[in-house]
Amino acid sequence: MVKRWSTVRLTLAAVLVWAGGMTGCGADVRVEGAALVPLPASVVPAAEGEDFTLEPAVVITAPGEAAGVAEHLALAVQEATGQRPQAGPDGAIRLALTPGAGAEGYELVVGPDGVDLRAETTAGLFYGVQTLRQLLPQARDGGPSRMAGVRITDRPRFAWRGAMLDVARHFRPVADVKRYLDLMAAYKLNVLHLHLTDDQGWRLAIAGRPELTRIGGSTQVGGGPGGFYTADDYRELVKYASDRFIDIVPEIDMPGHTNAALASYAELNCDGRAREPYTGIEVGFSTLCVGSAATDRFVSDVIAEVARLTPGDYVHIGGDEVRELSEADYTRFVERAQELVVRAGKRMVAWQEVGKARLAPGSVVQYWQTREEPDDVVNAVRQGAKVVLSPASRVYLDMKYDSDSRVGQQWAGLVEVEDSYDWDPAALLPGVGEAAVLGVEAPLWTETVTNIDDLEYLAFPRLPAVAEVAWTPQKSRDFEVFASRLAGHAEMWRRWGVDFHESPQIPWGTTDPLTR
Ligand code: TNX
Repeated sequence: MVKRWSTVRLTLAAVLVWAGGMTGCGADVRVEGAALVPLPASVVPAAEGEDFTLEPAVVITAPGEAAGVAEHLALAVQEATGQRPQAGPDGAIRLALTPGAGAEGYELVVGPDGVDLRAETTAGLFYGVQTLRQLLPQARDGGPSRMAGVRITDRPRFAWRGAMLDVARHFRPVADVKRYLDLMAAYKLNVLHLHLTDDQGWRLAIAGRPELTRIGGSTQVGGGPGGFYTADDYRELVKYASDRFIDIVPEIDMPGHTNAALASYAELNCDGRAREPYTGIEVGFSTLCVGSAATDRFVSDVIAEVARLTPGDYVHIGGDEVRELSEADYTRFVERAQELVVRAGKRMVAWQEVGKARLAPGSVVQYWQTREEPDDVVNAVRQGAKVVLSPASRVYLDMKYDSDSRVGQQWAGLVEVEDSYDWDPAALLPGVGEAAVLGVEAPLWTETVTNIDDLEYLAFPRLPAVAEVAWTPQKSRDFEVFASRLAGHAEMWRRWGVDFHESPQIPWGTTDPLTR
């Protein structure tokens, strides 16, 4: 029996129109079913009748190196058909590693003879699987279903497609971070920046520094119980992320935002007196004692340990909002921390303020402010640094959507889905063009966020919007057509139990998207 054929065909036709940039042509884009986010670089529907019939007993063929990716696909097929597909030779769904599509690119062809997914790397195959997952017809009654023929050729615009989770203000257990990683992976994001330390909490165990977690990890904003990751927890997260082609970038925020460390070890304070644990949300008041031997030992130990636990290329050292240091002490501290990061075999990432310092080759700055002049960023780019863009008024997922939002802040304004989507990373900052932009990252600060539901509500649908900003060519992006495609994802989010903001900017269709 054929299911949803017209729905899928119509959507793919609409996707083609969108990819060509011909918007407002009157196509009914509010159909349910397959709607691709992020939009691939090229989508060409096959001729009428060139479809694939997906049998629930479908066999998946994949090279040994791609066994992990094939497993992700098998789970997606099982979710769609209700039956677990077999692995074996001569399958109707075939994964292959062949040169041609670029480091993260892939080609996906659906036709009468089956589904062919080719990529140069397992990462490319994984992204192709995420696209295929959005194309699979949901039919759990044990019968075959039909997929429209299509040829998709795709690769990302930017190398760094990130999300940041602040587990310092409110701690999130390993299971919640894994769930966030799953949601990120579905939208082809590849960096999870973990904000592991701040005034209110120290969330990663450091060998030889037990008080950091015993005292520094013991509370959180509002005075709850806090929490922290053991080295094994952290390794588990790194592995889970890596299975989804996501790098974890750990942030140890220094020299400011350090009250939790200053409460744990008295010697880190210039006056030698340990601070009280802090559970408020003011920023800018704390600093390590820059220049002291105790601070240098501490920073050396912590950076070495974090680098040891992290297989990825980057360690983030924070560097933001330091109000209690002279510029000379600030830059001295940053340059020393950078030296330690490089010595540990990593590259430094830090918030934009570090553009004041001398940057090493390969260092990366992260832009976040809205109104201030981006002098520090321009200064960093002049030194050859690349930039990750996190403009607060666009991609801070902790901002409220509107005045009714049940959680969130609004110091950078209200941020609706269109604000998150409708900007060009290459045109945001004068002097910071496409070549200087390493990518885009959506931070989720958690001063007001105490549970996973609120986290999801703030991330959805803005996180998929940012994912498309980072992945899709600028010329193919248009908010109205994005909104229509995005509407088709509500059904998936409901299936996954994801809480989301029912934005009035999205044409959710006739059904209430919050009805489960
Ligand atoms: C600014 S962005 C901060 C964080 C806050 C956030 C709240 C940045 C580098 N610093 O400390 O949590 O605003 O939106």
